[in-house]
Amino acid sequence: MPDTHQNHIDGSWQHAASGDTLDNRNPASTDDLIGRFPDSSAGDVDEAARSARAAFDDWRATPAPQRGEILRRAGDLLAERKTEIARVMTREMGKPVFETEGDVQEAIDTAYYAASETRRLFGKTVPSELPDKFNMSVRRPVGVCGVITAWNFPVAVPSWKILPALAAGNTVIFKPSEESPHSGELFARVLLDAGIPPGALQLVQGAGAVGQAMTEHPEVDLIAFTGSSETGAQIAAECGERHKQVSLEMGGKNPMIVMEGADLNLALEGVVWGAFGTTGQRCTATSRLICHESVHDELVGRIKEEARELTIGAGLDDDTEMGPLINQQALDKTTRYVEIGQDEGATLALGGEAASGEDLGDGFFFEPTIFTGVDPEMRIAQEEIFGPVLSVFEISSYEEAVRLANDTRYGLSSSIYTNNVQHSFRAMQDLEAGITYVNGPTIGAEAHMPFGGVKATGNGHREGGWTAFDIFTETKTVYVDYSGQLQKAQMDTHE
Ligand code: UN1
Repeated sequence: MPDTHQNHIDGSWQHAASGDTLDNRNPASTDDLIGRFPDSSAGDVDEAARSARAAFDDWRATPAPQRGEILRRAGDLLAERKTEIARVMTREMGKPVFETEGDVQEAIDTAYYAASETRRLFGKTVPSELPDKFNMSVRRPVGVCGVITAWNFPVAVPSWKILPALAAGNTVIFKPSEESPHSGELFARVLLDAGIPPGALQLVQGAGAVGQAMTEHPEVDLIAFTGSSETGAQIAAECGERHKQVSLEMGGKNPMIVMEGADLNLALEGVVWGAFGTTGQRCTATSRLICHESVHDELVGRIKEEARELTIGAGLDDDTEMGPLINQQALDKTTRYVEIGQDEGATLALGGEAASGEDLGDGFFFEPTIFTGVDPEMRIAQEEIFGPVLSVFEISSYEEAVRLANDTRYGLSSSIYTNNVQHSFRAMQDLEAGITYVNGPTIGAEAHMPFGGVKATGNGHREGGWTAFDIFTETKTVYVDYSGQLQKAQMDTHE
């Protein structure tokens, strides 16, 4: 019998009120049933939200550096449990263990970073325009934060939201993806074991209904979401109606430009990792390669050779370089986009099919796939596939490269390989994206740097680094008038 897991609500581990569960299966081998997880509904969210609200006053009154101590312990515990969590993560979402260890490492780094920020959380002191008056801004927590995350980074991405939220004195309701509930649970256990007060962290497992209920609940003040642009837009609209804060991290169609004179060995390594790492299932994945005509044929030829050699398999096997897609829908979607690309007239240069073989069983494996001769108006040039599919364009100038790179509704990450200092500095300004890499692929954000995107990728916020604290705090402006008389701003200064 597989284990039946529970929510953590109001300080106790409990089943969904309905008793319903969702099966969690291994995408590399679907008869491996990992466990059953609560299929929660609005009633469970209601209990969690009330409890999170009740816990808020004590938690925000705890001196921030004391909150930081707990987060530092959480970092230590994550480090101790890194291998265990990574293996659980690989089993439920497929990416190889070297990647899932990186995922946990990102959370460790975020924990230590958030812990140290609790000794800063700076406000500002600013001169007043009037005598004997003191002006400053201070930060306050927002309240109860609902955190809704995806399965592709089951610990790292929740950590970017939950740890700064807690550091700033908010309480949190965490809904992991229903595709990666076990990693979500282990992350919540680390936080509780480290000493986060039970009411300050509620874990509510389930599908979209949980996110919906959090968005609608009057006691939830803020929603932080990672997922598709469509769902994000819906959440933003619902939060807008209710005057809730909302921070969104959504899709990408991230370009890598390779200019003439670039180091092709470096670009080759970068594009193979950027396009096929995590089986292309990153919002930062390199899904478009924009190649100068002088290097196009050589680079594409070498990518094909390299990608063909990638070892596809279960992420728990030591030699696996590329794991499965997450589920049958992802496999169907990727297959459909290969058909679409062919119908649109692009050339299928590599792959294009579900990968099969003795060792692959019924897992959701897909071959590394490359389309060449892609035109910007094609759907494979515009739409996020979230699979191992690279669309290649050939260009003849820097200007054309930038035009193509920006010709998308998304704007998360971008990259340029060049040894030309003008092109690299111009690209930093010209590329419409939240992140630009020079001589690196589009993936690989560091935990202490702002992360997020423009256009349909985001709504103006940046997680990660110091900017996460702008999401999870409100600024309060304070004026202290010690003149002993009524001083009228704008009037007493301009007589
Ligand atoms: C995501 O795919 O949602 O920069 C996040 C990267 C990772 C994070 C990806 N550190 O590719």
